Amino acid sequence: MTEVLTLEHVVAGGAVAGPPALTQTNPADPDDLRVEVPEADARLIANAADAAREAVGDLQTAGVEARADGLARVGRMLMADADALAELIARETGKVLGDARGEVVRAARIFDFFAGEALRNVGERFASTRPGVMVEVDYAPVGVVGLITPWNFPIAIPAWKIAPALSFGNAVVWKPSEVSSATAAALMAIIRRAVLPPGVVNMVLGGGAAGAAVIACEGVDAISFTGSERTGAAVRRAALERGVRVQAEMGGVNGLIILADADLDNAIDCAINGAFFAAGQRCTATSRILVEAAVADEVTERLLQRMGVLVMADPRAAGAQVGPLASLRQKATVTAQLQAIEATGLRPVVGGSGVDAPNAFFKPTLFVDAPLSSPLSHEEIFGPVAALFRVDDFDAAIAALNVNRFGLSAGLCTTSLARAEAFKLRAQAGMLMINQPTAGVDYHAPFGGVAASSYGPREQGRQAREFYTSVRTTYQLPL
Ligand code: UN1
Repeated sequence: MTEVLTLEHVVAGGAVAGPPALTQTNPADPDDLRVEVPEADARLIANAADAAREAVGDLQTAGVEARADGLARVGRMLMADADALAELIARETGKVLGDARGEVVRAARIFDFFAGEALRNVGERFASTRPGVMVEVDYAPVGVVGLITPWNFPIAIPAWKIAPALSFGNAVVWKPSEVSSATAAALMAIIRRAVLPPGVVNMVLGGGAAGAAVIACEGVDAISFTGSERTGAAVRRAALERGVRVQAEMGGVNGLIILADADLDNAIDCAINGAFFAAGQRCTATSRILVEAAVADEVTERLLQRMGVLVMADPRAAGAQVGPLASLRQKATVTAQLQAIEATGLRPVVGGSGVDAPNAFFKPTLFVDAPLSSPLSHEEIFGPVAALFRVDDFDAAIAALNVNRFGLSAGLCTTSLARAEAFKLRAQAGMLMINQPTAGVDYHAPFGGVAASSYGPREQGRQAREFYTSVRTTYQLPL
């Protein structure tokens, strides 16, 4: 029997019901779970922003230790509930259970890290050029922050926005993706139990219209967004028009270079992990494998062999490595993208289509020796799709790597220290992965890209403070 979850918004610490407007089903098995999601309107979002405004004051009154305690409690509760949350993520978004559990633990650790950051938000004080005057620099909350989060990391990305927002004294209006709203509601329930002031996090549900209404809301002082390049551009325009601070984390068509001197066992592991795990639905996924000609045939053969034994299965099945795409809609999107590529005359060596069944599975797909000018170099495909390009040497590999407008994550497999150092200087990307998959990042290090991949200050790590605070400079004649 299908389990039905009917979700509600959370405003000022209380649930607010609304008629179901959007539906998400278990992408591996639509008969297992149906999530009914209401759509927030501008009035509800304005109420949420008002509640958040009040909570900013409450957070200030409560002080930094109370904030740190609340965030640490969220971390502990996430850890305690990790199995149940992982199960929900697997059922709602199709993420393989082990990855889902790892993500919940990551989210817990993010809350823990930012609990500590609340106490480490130190400023500085120094003498003015005017004798007797002191200059003080500190980091004040921005106020009410609007967060718009995607479905591919349904708990870690909300964690890495909500935790720093609260840590630095802001309150939140959060619009999670309609594809992962049940997971969002589960995180929200934990936040409510963590005895933070009510209204500190308000969750308004819905699709793109609700997201647009959050950005348009007068009571929202800053916007942090993770999602597609196209939506990110619209978010940026709308936020800049209102004159509010905006941070947008968008896509990438990330390249992994494999040089002839690489440890090929490790290089193949990196390529398989980066391209196909999480069914390719990571902005840091490897879309392009740029292989030095001398080893291109061997790498192709070994990749195809490994792809042949990848276990694509129900995300809750033991041993599953590749689950479905997150939704039937995503399957339709990836299918249409591949049809457009095939219409240019290119054919994948394996894969290329969704599984012919009423679920969202899509076959791991590899193109080999496509021209560098093809859409495979330039268009992000959020699915288990990669293209192998043959390059003459290191210089050609770097040129191919930097060929598109993105610059999120870039990988290099080599045993040459000189090449590794040259790569650091020449690769155009915010995150460089040497003998590592392009995806899979730490929570205490800054995350973000260059060029079309990212806009605004970095997320995560100590750098997160830049977005979530305003620098305040005070000149004072000692009293
Ligand atoms: C990772 O590679 O560990 O949406 C994280 C995304 C990124 C997160 C990637 N913002 O896929």
